[in-house]
Amino acid sequence: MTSVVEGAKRLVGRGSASVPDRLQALERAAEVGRGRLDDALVDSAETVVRRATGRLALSGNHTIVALAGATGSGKSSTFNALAGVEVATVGVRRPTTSVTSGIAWGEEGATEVLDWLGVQRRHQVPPGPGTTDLDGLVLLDLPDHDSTEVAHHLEVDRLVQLVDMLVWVLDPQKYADAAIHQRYLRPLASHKDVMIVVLNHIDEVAPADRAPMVEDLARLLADDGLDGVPVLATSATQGDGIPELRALVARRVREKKAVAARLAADVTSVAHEMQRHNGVTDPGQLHRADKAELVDAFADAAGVPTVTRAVQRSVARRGSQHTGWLVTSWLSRLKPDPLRRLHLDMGDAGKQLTGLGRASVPEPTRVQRARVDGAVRSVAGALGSQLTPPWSDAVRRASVSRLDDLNDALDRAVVATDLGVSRTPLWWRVARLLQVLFALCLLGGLLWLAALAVLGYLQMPTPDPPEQYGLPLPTLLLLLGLVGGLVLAFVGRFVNGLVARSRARSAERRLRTAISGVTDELVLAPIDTELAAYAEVRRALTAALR
Ligand SMILES: Nc1nc2c(ncn2[C@@H]2O[C@H](COP(=O)(O)OP(=O)(O)OP(=O)(O)O)[C@@H](O)[C@H]2O)c(=O)[nH]1
Ligand SMILES: [Mg+2]
Repeated sequence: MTSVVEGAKRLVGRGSASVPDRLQALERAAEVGRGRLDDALVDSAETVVRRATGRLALSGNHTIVALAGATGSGKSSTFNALAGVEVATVGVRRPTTSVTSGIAWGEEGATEVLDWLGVQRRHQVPPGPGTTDLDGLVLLDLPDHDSTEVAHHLEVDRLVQLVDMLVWVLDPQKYADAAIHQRYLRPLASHKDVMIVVLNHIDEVAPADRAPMVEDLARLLADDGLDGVPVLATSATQGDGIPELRALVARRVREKKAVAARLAADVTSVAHEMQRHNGVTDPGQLHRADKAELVDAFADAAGVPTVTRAVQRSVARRGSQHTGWLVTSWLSRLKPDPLRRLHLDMGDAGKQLTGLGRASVPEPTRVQRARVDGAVRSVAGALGSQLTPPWSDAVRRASVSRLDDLNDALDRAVVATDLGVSRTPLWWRVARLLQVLFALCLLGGLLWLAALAVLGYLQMPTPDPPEQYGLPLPTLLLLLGLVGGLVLAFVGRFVNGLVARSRARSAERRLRTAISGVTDELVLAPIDTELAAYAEVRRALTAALR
């Protein structure tokens, strides 16, 4: 079995599908995962989808690059150095920049981009010689991220999410500060393709210390997961490294890959996080024994054994009414039918008249109910325990979500089941006819003998009755009626026992089929819905990471 972690590693995105396709998949994952996966996670996926959709609707000819960093690191100075004009205020008082400024090179349509970014302070680089290399660039000078002003880092956080590329401007004093590494750089590890790091104020570092310092910074970045990110040493005021930075930015602008790369990184990051929570393992299997125990527990709670016993007694009773000795079978009619007592004798016509009348099978006892709960728990465990906690919880919740309906559903299933007791076999009718004939023989013989006895008592001449097989006919009739009736009753009783048992078994089968339907409806279908949702989220996340 693949572990969640191994599986997740296998499924880390390769970036081969288009960003819109991946976004659509992420949106689907968020939609289906809503209410099942962590809300905050689903929210962030939806935010990525919304933001990316917004960015994709804008001009693809523009590349938005933001200069971010601590106060005094030289963002505004770098902004001016790239612009070639003093547009941003560079100050001594810290922090200086409190409102983001934007400057656009060439390309029409920057207004729309700046509107979307919510940047009000705008400049346009006038077209002229030596500016076309940056055509299409929208450069932002952000406030400091480490400000005492809450509004500043809120603004930084907001724009860091929106821009296509980030240039982190660090300085020799604070480049190792935990604040920027933990809060910004490490969480953006998946975005290294759209990041450049600048070590500014390099003129303030002794020439011999410059290379080791850049190496130290590169090591720290590698620890953040940002290995391979370009690191440039610059001096915004002296101009060192600025042409290199400009060339690097110009190349990225020219390639026009930053928008897609940024959005792809956003999708990868959030989809990967979702996949870690969602898991990639297959759900467990429902074993035959678990399903059988579930049906057994439900059948027990539905009183199937009671009904089955009643079917057996009812069939035996009806049988003996047909095949029994007339004298005693008449007495058995006085006892009520065991099925009638359970209100289960209505037959189809009766059911149509009364709707689904409630049977009087007793409500499940606490022991029966506990057995049902245990069986449901086992099934939910078998299917859900391999999944990550959000999904095993969802499966468990789904498994009991409809159990409030248990008693009614079981009752309906029992009432609606044709127990197959109403059929009257032909041999019952024949036996009944024979019993009537035997009774008539008995009665005829009895009356005849009685008549002879009365005549004898009154000393009147008695005609000799005809003889058959050496016996007087009335005696023969009486014996035939008596013995025939009793033998038929005896044999009938034996055969009826077999019939009743077989009818009871078939009624039990039918009931269990109906009860199995109830377990499907109340337990397995709700679980299936969750497993289908799980599979859908899993599929969508794989597609989002493709
Ligand atoms: N020596 C030297 N000074 C620099 C360099 N870059 C900026 N400065 C100075 O450092 C101070 C701060 O520069 P800013 O560009 O305002 O810094 P910032 O990052 O925009 O600061 P905030 O707007 O407060 O976030 C100014 O006095 C700049 O002149 C540099 O590379 N070398
Ligand atoms: Mg500034």
